[in-house]
Amino acid sequence: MMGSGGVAMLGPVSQVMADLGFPVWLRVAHWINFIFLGLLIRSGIQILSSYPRLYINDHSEPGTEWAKFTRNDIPTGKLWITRDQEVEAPSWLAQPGGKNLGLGRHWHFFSIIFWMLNGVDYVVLLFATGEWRRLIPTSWSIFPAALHTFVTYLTFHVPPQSEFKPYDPLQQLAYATVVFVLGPFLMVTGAAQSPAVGTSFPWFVRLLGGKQMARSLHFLGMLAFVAFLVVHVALVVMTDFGRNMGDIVLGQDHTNQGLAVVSGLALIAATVIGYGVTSRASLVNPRRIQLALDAIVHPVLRVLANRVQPKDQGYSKSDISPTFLVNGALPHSDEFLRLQQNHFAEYRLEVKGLVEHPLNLSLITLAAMEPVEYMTRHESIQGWTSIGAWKGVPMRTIIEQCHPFPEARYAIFWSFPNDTEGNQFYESLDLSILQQPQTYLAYLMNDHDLPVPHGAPLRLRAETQLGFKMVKWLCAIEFVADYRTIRGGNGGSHEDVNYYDQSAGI
Ligand SMILES: Nc1nc2c(c(=O)[nH]1)N[C@H]1C(S)=C(S)[C@@H](COP(=O)(O)O)O[C@H]1N2
Ligand SMILES: [Mo]
Repeated sequence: MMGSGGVAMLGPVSQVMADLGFPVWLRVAHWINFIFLGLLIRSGIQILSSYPRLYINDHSEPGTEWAKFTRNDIPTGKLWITRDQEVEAPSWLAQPGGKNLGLGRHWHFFSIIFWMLNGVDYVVLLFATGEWRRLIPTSWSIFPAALHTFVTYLTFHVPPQSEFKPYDPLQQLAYATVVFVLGPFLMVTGAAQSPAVGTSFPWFVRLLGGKQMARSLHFLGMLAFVAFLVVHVALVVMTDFGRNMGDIVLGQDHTNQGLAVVSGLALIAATVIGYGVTSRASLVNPRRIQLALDAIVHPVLRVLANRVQPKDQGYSKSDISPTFLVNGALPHSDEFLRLQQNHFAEYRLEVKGLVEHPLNLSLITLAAMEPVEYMTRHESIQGWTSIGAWKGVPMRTIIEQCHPFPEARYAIFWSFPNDTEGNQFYESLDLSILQQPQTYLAYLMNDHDLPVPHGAPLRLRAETQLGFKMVKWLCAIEFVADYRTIRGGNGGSHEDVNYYDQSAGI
C-alpha cells in the first residue's frame, strides 16, 4: 500500500524517527493542547448557553434558529429581553457552569491565548526539526491508503503494525487535517464573531456568510473536534493501548508501558480535576477569578480591540432586521416617566467630570449638530445580532466641545435610574474608542425617533464594541481618570454584576 511515490522515499526517514521516538517538546505540546482544548470546549458551551440558539442570517429572528439547546420558548406578544434567554449550563459540561457568560468568556479567552501560543510553538518546532514529515502527506497515494485503512477499521480489524510508520495513513491524514485545517478554521470563525474585527474587516465576515454563520460554523467546528477526540481516544485504546501510551507519554514504545499507562491516566485525571477545581473556584469566588484571568486577558483584549478603524459595513435598507431584539430593563424612575410624558422636551444630556467646558444639551441642540448615519450590525455579548440604521452626533463632536483634561482616560455613560432606589446602569469606554468615527449618540433608529425600548431619547452607539457598552436612556457622560473609583470599580454595570471584561471589542 505504502510502496509508491514519495511515501516510499520517506519510509526510511519515518522509520528512523519512529526509532528515536517522539521528542519531549512534541509530547508536552500534545498535553498542553489537550488541557486547553478541553477548557475551550467547556467555556465555549458556557458562552453558547447564554443564547442557546444558532442562526443562518444576522437578524436572529425568533423562530428562525436552525438549532436550539433549550426547551424555553421565546415569548410573543410582550416585551421580552434577550438576557431572559440565558440558560443554566451544567458544571460537568461547561466552565464554570450556571449562568456565567462573563466568566465563561474569561476562561475562553484565557485558553485561546495559551492554546494559540502552544500551537504556534508546535508548528514552528514541527518544521524546524523535520517532524512535519510524520504529519504532512507528501503523496496523493495517502488518500487511497487512508481509504484502505478506513475499510480495515470498518470491518472491525486493526491494521497490521507494519502500516504504522508511526501513523497509519488514515491517522496521518486525520491529524494533518485537525492541525492545519480544523484548528485554523476555529480561529477564523472565532475571530469573525468580534465586533472590532467585523467593523474593521467587513469583507472578512461577509466571506464567511455573516456573523451568525460564523458562529454556527464555529459550533460545528467544535463538534468536529469532539468527534475527532472520541475516535482518536478510542483508537489509542483499541490499537495496542500500552504501546500507544508509551509513545504519547514517554516518546518510545518499547519499555515501561505500565509506567506510561499509569502516568498518562494520572495526567488525564489531573486535568479533569483541574477543570472541576477551577470551575468551583469561579462559582465560589467569581470576582477573584475574574480579576486573576483579567491580568492576562484584559491587556490582550485591549490591544486587539482598541486600535481598530471601523469601515462601512455595506448594508442597504433591505438588510435592516424586521425585529431588532431588545436587552436591558426599562427605566421606571419618576424623573424618566415625567420626561417621557412630555416627549422628552425637557430632556438634557449632561457632560461633566474632567472637562474644561461642562455641557448641558437639549435634543434640539443635539439635532442641530452635524449628524452621522450608519447601518450596522449590533453584536450582543450573548451572541445574537440585529441590523439597524442609526442617526446621531459623533462623540468626537462632543469631545471637541467639552474639551476633556489630559488626565481624562475614560468616559462613563450614565443611564437614567432603573428605579427610584437609584440603581443606575453605567458603562465606561476608553477615550480612543470615543475618537472612532462610529462612536456616536443616536437619536434616530430606522428613520424614526428612537423607540423607548431601544433607549429613547438618546443612546450610545459604539459599533466596534459589544452591545452591552451601548448605554440606553442616556442621562450623563462623565469624563474620569480611572473607572476603578466608580461604583463597583470594574468599569461598568455588567462588569460589576456579571463579570464581563471592561474591554468589549471581542
Ligand atoms: N441603560 C441600559 N442600557 C443598556 C442595557 C441595559 O441593561 N441598560 N443593556 C445593554 C445590552 S447588554 C445590549 S445588548 C444593548 C441592547 O440594545 P437594544 O435593546 O437596542 O437591542 O443595550 C445595552 N444598553
Ligand atoms: Mo448584550
